Amino acid sequence: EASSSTSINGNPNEKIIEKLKEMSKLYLITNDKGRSIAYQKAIEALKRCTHPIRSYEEIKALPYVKQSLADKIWEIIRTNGLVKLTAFQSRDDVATLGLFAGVWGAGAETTKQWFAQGFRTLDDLRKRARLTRAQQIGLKYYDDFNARIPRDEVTRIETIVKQTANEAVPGLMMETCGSYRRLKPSCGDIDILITFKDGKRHLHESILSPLIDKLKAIEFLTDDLINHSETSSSTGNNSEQMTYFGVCRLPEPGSLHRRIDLIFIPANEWACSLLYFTGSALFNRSMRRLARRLNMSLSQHGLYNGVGVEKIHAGQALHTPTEESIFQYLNLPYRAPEDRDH
Ligand code: DCP
Ligand code: MG
Ligand code: MN
Repeated sequence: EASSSTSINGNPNEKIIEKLKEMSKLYLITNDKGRSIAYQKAIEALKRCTHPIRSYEEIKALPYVKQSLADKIWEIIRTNGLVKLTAFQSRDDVATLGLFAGVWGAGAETTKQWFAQGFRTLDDLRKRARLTRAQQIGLKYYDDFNARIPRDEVTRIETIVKQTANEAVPGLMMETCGSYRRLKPSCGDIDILITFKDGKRHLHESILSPLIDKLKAIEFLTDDLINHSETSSSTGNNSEQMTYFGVCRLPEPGSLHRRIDLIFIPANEWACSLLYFTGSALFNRSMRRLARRLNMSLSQHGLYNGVGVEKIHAGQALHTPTEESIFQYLNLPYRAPEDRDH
């Protein structure tokens, strides 16, 4: 019998959620995305549940929770533990893979290889691993990148980018998306979406460069991770998105190096990009799935109607001036960014 299941932050199923979070993280580390997502969905279902779960029937009533996961939740309730989690945590590769997963630019395949090559510490990687340039920077700022960014620091970073952009390239419109726009108290990185206020003006490499150069000149940007323009033909939409992934730091002494993404998009893709880069990733998945059920296709570039089986974006692009309009096409009530964790 769960007696004191209410925790400080008020969620009556916090103990279960904590264990499921750990499982989801470990499945991601061991490259089992499917299971990781299944656990994330169960976590979101539990977060929305306002009473403490006490019976197996209540677990089965949760959306998206399949049999095997329901059994695990029941095990946590009955025993306060989870054998599978304990087994996971005692595997000698898991802790190392988790450590390596903290290197920016290293996916699950890479971390697996590093382990197979006999590397066990970050120092092993520094001295002996073959690293991409991005991974070298990921290692250099390992601690900084793995520290959460307080919300008010994101606000200050955003202010610098906006001011500098206005000086370097007049007429830009900017919005900080990601976890910041979902009103999280802290963020993993800073995601800034950028376009021209005047929708007729076209993006070009020559627009991005002066802004990046200026941000470097004031020593705000310290390192580049990825800098590329994608004049994407795969979308069949003449999309001309440009992304810059880099590292920034506030001028105050003691400031940490932070991960920053600048994403330049054409004005007609604004709402769909805003929706995509606001996330969460889990929310995006369910929006895309819903669109497909309605014979539409949703991406960061647009919403398309009458999609054939063969070509992903073969359909007709719908006019999406606002995020609200996207929800309307999908027959959904509008959801504010802070309600988009699932
Ligand atoms: N995104 C997505 N699918 C992915 C990665 C990202 O749909 N595999 C979208 C949703 C995310 C947004 O891009 O919210 C920004 O990506 P981030 O990785 O920066 O995620 P968040 O900003 O949501 O969280 P964090 O605080 O960790 O940065
Ligand atoms: Mg982010
Ligand atoms: Mn990001």
